[in-house]
Amino acid sequence: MKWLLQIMTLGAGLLMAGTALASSQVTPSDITPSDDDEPILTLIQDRERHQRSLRDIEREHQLHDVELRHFEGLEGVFTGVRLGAFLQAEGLDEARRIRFIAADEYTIFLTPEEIADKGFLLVTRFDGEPLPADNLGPLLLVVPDEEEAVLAGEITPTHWMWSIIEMRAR
Ligand SMILES: Nc1nc2c(c(=O)[nH]1)N[C@H]1C(S)=C(S)[C@@H](COP(=O)(O)O)O[C@H]1N2
Ligand SMILES: [Mo]
Repeated sequence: MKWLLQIMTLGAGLLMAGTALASSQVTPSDITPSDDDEPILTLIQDRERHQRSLRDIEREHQLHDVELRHFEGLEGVFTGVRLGAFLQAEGLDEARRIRFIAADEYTIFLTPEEIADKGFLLVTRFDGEPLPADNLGPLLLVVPDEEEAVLAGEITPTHWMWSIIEMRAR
């Protein structure tokens, strides 16, 4: 009977590994894209400015869901678009680096390589609803693959930026 116990232990182990994996798995979303055309994001490239709304972002790109615990306290389903695909479609992916600016003036720089490698999601919703400005909105960046390491304190999440209002290519 010892083999039976071993198989059961192995099975439980695999199940737990599977669950841990599933917790940060990014899957296509069936949320209906927003109709809200109020400008929430400014894109700047070569002195040209463009405004984008929730509608622009959600209508033009495949939405994805990921279940996450965010270190700022939100735990649930985050929905958004792939940052790499978004920047590519907007023609901002050929820059040497892209600067992101938040409503609180926090800023980060990312290269297209970092964006491609890390699998950033540009989040537009939490548990199906747009994110308000006083709770990480209108847009935030998450890296689903880093969830565990961030929560464990192994990674400092400097690029998990919230309240994004502007992106500049340079
Ligand atoms: N908009 C915005 N996003 C931000 C920050 C910030 O100040 N503003 N701080 C960053 C940094 S430096 C870290 S380590 C993490 C966590 O920030 P906290 O420790 O202030 O919560 O969020 C990142 N995202
Ligand atoms: Mo930080």
